[in-house]
Formats: sequence, structure tokens, C-alpha cells
Amino acid sequence: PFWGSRCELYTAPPSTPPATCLSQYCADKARDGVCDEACNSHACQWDGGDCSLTMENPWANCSSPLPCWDYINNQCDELCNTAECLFDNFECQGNSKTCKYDKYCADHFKDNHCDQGCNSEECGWDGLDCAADQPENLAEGTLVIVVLMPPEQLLQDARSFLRALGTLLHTNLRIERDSQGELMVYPYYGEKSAAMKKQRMTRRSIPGEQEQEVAGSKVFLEIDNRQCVQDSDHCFKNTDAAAALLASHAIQGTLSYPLVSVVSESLTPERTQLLYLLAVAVVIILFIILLGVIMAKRKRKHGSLWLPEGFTLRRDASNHKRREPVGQDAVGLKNLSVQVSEANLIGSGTSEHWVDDEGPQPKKVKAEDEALLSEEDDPIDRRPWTQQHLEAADIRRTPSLALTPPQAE
Ligand SMILES: [Ca+2]
Ligand SMILES: [Ca+2]
Ligand SMILES: [Ca+2]
Repeated sequence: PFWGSRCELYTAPPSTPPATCLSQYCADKARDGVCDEACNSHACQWDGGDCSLTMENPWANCSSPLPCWDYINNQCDELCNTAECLFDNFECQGNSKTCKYDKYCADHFKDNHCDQGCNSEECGWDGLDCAADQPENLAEGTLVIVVLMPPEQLLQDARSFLRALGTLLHTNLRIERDSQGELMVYPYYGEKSAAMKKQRMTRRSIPGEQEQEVAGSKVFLEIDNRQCVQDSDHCFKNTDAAAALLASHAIQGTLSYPLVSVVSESLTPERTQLLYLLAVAVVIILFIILLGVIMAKRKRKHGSLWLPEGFTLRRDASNHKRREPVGQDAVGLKNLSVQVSEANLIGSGTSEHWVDDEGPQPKKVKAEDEALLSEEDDPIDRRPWTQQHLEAADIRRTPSLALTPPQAE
């Protein structure tokens, strides 16, 4: 579609009706794990994902009116210049520079020593060596990539691997660590051996699983945009579009590593764990608060049981309950209370309990009981009288007290 003496002119390809993948050939070849170029088209879901890292529609979230997969053309197409449309394959960033000292910068990438000459976007910001003191700026999610390299080999080559993917995504990547701090790189046995493993597991026959060949690695990657956001507004806020862009590079055949599949996990295991812990903590705190409220209520209930009787007496219901026994013992108790309350007037405070208990009664009882005192007091009350009692008695009731034993002593 380019023409003119210096290929400076461009005509858009004629709009074609939406293609369909009718070929029986492609239907047979789809999802067999091998990319068949004849079926590597949007209509054929990129050979059922075989050509696109198992992602059948990398542009699924792209709402552009343009079929952006047809516009990877070294021209800027603003309508495709969104994260969901994979930033038009970064074709709107002007002339994409290449790293000037590429060999040197590759050797010194992510070596924990800042090489200012490599601290540029095209050189991958020296693997963040010059931004070690800056806070990380992680994109949401995790990239889970299967690559046909055994874990040991991948870990040895990790810096180059991360640099290559970072160059495609125009940001920095790192291998995620699990809760024990171990790098999350696991052996991958391939789809076929995975199926065989399942069969063996169900048969429960051969214990030797070591004979399975490690076909590659499953590696978990995080995106750190701490440098990207300073130099560019084309940074992936989550790993979905980043995974799709890697898939589009697979379609174009511009990957430098033998990737098999790419998946974007929206929540990292750590984050789900954190969320889970947070939820548990909230539940525990709520439970403690609830327990506190219940305990406080119970304390109040218990309190009413052992607080001085004056409290319960004032209540109508308990008053009725308590009156009957009091009535039976009335003679002795009331007599005592009369005496004590009189003693209390003078100043002895040793028996407030009874005073409180019978608080309301002495007033009305006084008159009627004074008569009973002389008749029935003698056989019941044999306690010795104190000086205070005597004084109290002497002052007011000399005639009736003449018969009591203490006075005889
Ligand atoms: Ca295929
Ligand atoms: Ca374009
Ligand atoms: Ca460095």
C-alpha cells in the first residue's frame, strides 16, 4: 500500500468484508499446538491460538472501528493507539530508536550498577539499575508465560529474557517471587506429557515420574512501570493488554524466545492472599467488638444480681417477691432494724446493709412494732447489747426496756 518515490505515500487497503474461516483445512489444524501460517489470520483465530500464544483474539477488548490487527503497518493509526488496541504496536511514538550501545547495554542490563548510557527507553532503562531508589509502580496482574527452556537455562538467561520482553512491551519486567521469596519459575512438561501424567495418575501404576522430560518453564512475571510512566504515556496499567501485545508479536513472528503461551492473571496470588487475610482480620475485629458489647451487657445483668439489695427492692416486681419472707421473720428482723436504725442515728455505721435493705420499712413499722417489742423480743434476741444500744435505748424507751436481759447484766 506504500507508493511514491520514497514510499512516503500511503493508501489504506480497500475495506474487505469480514473474512470468515471456512477452510476445512484450518478447522483440522486449529489447536493442535503447531502454528500453521496458512491459518494465521484473525478470521481463523490465528490457527485457533496456535500462532498467538493460545490467545485466540488478542484484540478482544479493542473497541476501535478499525480492525487494528490489519494496521500493524509502521504507520501511526491513532484509532488503534490505546492500550486495549495494543498501542498500535507502538507505531505512534515517532521513529523508534534503537539502543546505541546495544551489546554493552545488554551485558550490563540489570546488574545492580547504573550505566547512564543505557538509561533510556530504547535500552530498557538499564534494567532499572538507575532507579533502584525509586518506588516500584507495578501493573495490575501477573503475566504467566510458558517458554520452551528448562528452568535452569531460563534462570541463567533471565536478564536477556526480561530485556527482550521488556523491549517489546516498552517497560520493565521482573520474575515474581512467591511467599517464601523464591523466584516463580516452574518446570513445564508439555501438553502431551501432562495428559500422560493424568493417565498414569488414574492408573496408579508407575511411580517413576522422573522419566518425564522437562519441556520448558512456566514463569510468572510482573510489570514495573516506574521508568515507563516518567518517559511515556504508553504504559500498561494491567497485564491483560501486555499479554495481548506479546500474542500479536507471536502472530507477526517477532518474538526472540520460543514462547508457547501467555496468560494474564488479574490478581497475583500474593494479592489474593492479602485480600483474604484482610477479610479474616476484619471478621475477627468485628467478632471482638461484638464480644465486647455482649460482655458489657452481661456485666450489667450480673451487677443487678449482687448489687446492694436496695436496688432490687425499689423495683416493684422484686419488692413483691421479697416481702413475704421478710414478713415471716418480721418480728426479729424488724426489731433489730428498729434498734439498729436508732443506733445509726447516733453514729454507728457497721450495719448499713440492713438499714438499706429495710430502708423504706422502719417508718411505717415503728409505731406498730414498738408494742410487739416487749412481748416477743425476749425469746428471740439474745445478743448482748453494746454501749451504743444502751445509750440509744436509754434516751427514748426507758419504760419498755426495763425487762430486757442486757439491762439486768
Ligand atoms: Ca495449528
Ligand atoms: Ca499502525
Ligand atoms: Ca547496569
